[in-house]
Amino acid sequence: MVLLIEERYDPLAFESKWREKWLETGLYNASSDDDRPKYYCLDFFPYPSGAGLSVGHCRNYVPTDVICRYQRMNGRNVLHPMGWDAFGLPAENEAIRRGRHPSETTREYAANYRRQMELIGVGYDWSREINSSDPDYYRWTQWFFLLLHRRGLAYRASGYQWWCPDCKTILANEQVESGKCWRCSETVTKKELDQWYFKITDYADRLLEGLERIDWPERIKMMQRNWIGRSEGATILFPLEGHEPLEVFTTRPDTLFGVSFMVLAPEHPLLGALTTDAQKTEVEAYTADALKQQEIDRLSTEREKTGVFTGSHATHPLTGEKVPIWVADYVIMTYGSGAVMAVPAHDQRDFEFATRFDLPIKPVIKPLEGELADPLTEASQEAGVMFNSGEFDGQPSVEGGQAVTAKLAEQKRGEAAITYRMRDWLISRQRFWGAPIPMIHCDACGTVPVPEDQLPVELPEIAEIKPSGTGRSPLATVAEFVETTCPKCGGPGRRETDTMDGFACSSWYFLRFTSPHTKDRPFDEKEMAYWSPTDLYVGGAEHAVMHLLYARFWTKVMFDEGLVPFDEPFPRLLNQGMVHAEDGSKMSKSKGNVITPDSVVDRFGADTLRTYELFMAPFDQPVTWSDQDIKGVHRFLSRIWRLALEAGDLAALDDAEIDPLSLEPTPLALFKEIHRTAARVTADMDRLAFNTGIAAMMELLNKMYLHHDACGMDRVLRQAVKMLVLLTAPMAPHMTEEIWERAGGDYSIHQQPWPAFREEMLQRETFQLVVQVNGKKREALDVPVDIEADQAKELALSSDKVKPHLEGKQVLKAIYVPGRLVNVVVK
Ligand code: ANZ
Ligand code: ZN
Repeated sequence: MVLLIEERYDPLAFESKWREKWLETGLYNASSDDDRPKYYCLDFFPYPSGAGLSVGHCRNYVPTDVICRYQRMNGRNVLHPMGWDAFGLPAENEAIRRGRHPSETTREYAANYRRQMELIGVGYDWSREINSSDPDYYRWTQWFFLLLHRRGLAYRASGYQWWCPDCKTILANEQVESGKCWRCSETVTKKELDQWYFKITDYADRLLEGLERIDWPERIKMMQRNWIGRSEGATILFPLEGHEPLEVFTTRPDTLFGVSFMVLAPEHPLLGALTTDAQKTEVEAYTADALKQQEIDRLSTEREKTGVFTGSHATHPLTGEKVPIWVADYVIMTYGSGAVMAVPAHDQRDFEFATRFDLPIKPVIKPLEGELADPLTEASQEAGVMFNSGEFDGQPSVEGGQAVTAKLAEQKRGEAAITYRMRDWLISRQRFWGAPIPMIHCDACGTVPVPEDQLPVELPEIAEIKPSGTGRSPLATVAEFVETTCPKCGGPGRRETDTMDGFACSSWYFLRFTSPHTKDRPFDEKEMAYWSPTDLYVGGAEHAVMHLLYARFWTKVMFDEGLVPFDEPFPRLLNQGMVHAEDGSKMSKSKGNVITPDSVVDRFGADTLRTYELFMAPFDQPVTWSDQDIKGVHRFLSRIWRLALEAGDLAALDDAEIDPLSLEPTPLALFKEIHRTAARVTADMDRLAFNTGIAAMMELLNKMYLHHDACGMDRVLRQAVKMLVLLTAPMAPHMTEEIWERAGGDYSIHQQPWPAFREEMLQRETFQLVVQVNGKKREALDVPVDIEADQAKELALSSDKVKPHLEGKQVLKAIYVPGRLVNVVVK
């Protein structure tokens, strides 16, 4: 049968109208003055780049928007804010590349992002839009810096730092990926400079513990655990002649008797003093070369070990033996104490080194199973039982290690220790585009914090923001900025010219969203308490260690300060999957294969883009774009549209008016299908399984069309259409709003209750099976419609009401009449 409705689904005819109305009426603006339970859904703080949004970004924003709409329909008071992580290296580099000022470009790019987000119908509360480069915002980033400083968690120190020769700035450890700058991919080098740090290492154990309490992808938690890298062991002091003892960190104190040499990192502070005159030339040449190497290469297990003897010896703390001290680049300065006791029999790196330089290899641990090879062909790294270890012989590794540590502790030559791979967070940048570090240097008073009432320390207006390459911030050249008075003594002072890492800004923005216009505090306590913590946090997996670790750290500091009543900001985190180009490659500007939401909306409308983004794959799985599939999704929406227009005034239809008992089999089957689909979609929404939910709705729609062929637009079909329109409202907000209005509904469909389903409609269908004995009714049983004949007969014969009538008789046969009865014939 041909449907009579002729109006084609033409989303561009009405989509923008609705977006305007939503904005005008503030439909998505949240207020804490509300009786409903709150739902705070947050997307990762985007850095607005000049390239704009791709359909890949939409895979973050569309699903969270759908969840928010779903939660709103389920009676939640929803907060879904958006703002701009506008400070930082990427923004500054991009501006410089284009010969523009970053304050201009970021504003422009942010406006474009917002336009695109609105275009795809994402319902953000734009009254809360924030920008981390606004003085009103970074004033509080600076305030938090002072808070960390006051709590002894911000300090300045000199050290070797990663230096990106292209970005001309220092980078944090986390920003060096395989020896390359995280932004420009230039190979990094090392430079010694004074820098500011946040003492995130003080929180290492709490950052580990907190992971046990949050609902995050296991992969991200693992990455954070590895990044923190907690190792238990001991520090051991090896006496040196004429110097303080040499400290090493080891995870294997049980191997102490197997030490045959020591190794220092090339950066080790004692190296110069321990190098004898005879070895000086060789050691210096080696060190100079090692400092140019990448840490990643130095730690590589494949690389041939190199090193040089210093000419000095240390004393073994228990045996008193002399142990030669070497320098080698496989020991790094940033871990433990930058020196190791080498046990070649039980550590593979030490084994390779000893083999190369012909140093003694002394086994001291017997494996629990099997025997040690003699001679060893590789290190035997497993735990076992100590031997060749004096009084400790026969002790198992763990207990033996503890006994060795205890003995050393008695002699003040060691103690149990825990070491972390994580370093303190290096936060100073010698760049213009960041929040100035609010400190003042005074010759008389030292480094003095800027008083809170003098915040913000504003960035000056300058034309030249390019880094100078000297390792100093361009701010250092601006006299009006630098020259100030010391807040302590009133004498002349110089402002700190370094700015903060952009990740400082994103470490607290989720709190600012709760009261973005608060003037005298970073956030209003009542608003924060009402909305926080976030209920759902969604973004890309690439932030596993930087932002997601830093924000957890800041939150713990705020908790300790009594500013917030929780210490984990994001109890539930999800990562969306990437969208690849149709040929499976990564979308990138350089390849010219980026698909923008603009082009897709132009062709199909926003609702099709949205529905396709949800349907393309499970939410957290990577996927390749398919033009074919998006057309299929468009057809799906068109078919809903056509049925909905034919159904007419849907809005007032009440599901409760339908009595399933009065329905003929065909409408009843559809009626049940509606409720089953509603139940299914509800469960899928709760698990963010949008793709299977949509598949269920597609199936329902097919059945609705079949029903239309059979029965026309009857009452049950109209009810089905209403249900489907409500179920699809979160993913196709424009189309459903348009339908809703035409169907006589009140503005807005997005404030309607989520469709309820009738539990009793979900049950597997049953019928009453009558059991007769010799034609007389003895029992009626509820059984599934698809029951087999044998099963039906067995049930009939085993019924307690039937059994008495069979007693002492012979059952001749049982006859099953499908869907009705079993007749048992007895004699
Ligand atoms: C002696 C020993 C014997 C070690 C043995 C291991 C096995 P994780 O587990 O990663 O924490 N080490 C210590 N500081 C180092 C540094 N700065 N650079 C390179 N290596 C360093 O690693 C701890 C082990 O790595 C330590 O335990 C030390 O070698 C080495 F059978 O000490 B071990
Ligand atoms: Zn002073």
